[in-house]
Amino acid sequence: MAMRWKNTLKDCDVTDETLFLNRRQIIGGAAAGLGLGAIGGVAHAAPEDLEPNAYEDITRYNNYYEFGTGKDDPVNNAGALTTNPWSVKIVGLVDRPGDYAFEDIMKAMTIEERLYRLRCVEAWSMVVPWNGFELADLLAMAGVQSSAKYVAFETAYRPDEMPGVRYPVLDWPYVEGLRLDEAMNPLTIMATGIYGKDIPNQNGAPLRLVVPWKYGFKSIKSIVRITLTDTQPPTSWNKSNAREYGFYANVNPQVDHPRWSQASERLIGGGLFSKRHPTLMLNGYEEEVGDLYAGMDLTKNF
Ligand SMILES: Nc1nc2c(c(=O)[nH]1)N[C@H]1C(S)=C(S)[C@@H](COP(=O)(O)O)O[C@H]1N2
Ligand SMILES: [Mo]
Repeated sequence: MAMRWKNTLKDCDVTDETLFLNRRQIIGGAAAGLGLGAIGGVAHAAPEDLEPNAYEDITRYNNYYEFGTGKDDPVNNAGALTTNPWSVKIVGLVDRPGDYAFEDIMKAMTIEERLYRLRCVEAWSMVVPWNGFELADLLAMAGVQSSAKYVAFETAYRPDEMPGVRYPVLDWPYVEGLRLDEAMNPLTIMATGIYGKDIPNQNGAPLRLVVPWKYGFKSIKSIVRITLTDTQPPTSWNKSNAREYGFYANVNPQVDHPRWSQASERLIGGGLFSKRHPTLMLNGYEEEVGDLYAGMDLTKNF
């Protein structure tokens, strides 16, 4: 497990002993603060001890509203999604705009494993062993121009294959966005696999974004278009309810959702002894990405 965690930090200062120590302190402190310090389990486990969820949890309990709003709708309905052939249009402020075939992307990218927490805004979480590549490497393929400030993403819209898009639950297609520095951060990946197998349709085949320090809804699935832009792009959940879902959507135990607390979370697959776990600032990735938000009021930029 330690190997995997180090892998997630490959471009950061992993060898720096103090980083590990700080991390342990932060996490130990968070757990102790809620009086959970002495209880066993994942609640106060240091990140290098992260236990991945079972493949069945990860692939049978999903949010993918294009296939229905129930947690088992995606596994039941997403088989209809055609993922081959697939291409991603990369356009906007790039030197080499165009359609990038999925297989050409895969040939050019280095696939690695990243064991990440996934924290849904609904206050449940999982730990997922993703396979994928850094988004920065894909953006480099297209050549980001210096005027670009944001990256916009769009999911496939296929009424014939996606029963959920017949209902106006969201304004389809599903769209998301990141600031360019968030997109370029080495923790931000495009996932193409889980547990070493091709990513299942219900998890966002053939490639989906994973931004581990943000609420899960930022991690947009089955991407067909990426646009580099100089203005903050619209995002689906923000369009649907701007008061409840901001552009940043950083995991933050101190900023509650208007309708529920974000201070703790339910770890999926916990079984009989499942307890709520304290939610960690930036989902436990504060050392790596905290600087991105230095000086920002996170209660306003939620
Ligand atoms: N296109 C699209 N992407 C999406 C969603 C969605 O409904 N449609 N749901 C989001 C939400 S709310 C979460 S929590 C994660 C869930 O990812 P998982 O099903 O792989 O766990 O996907 C995100 N990406
Ligand atoms: Mo979510």
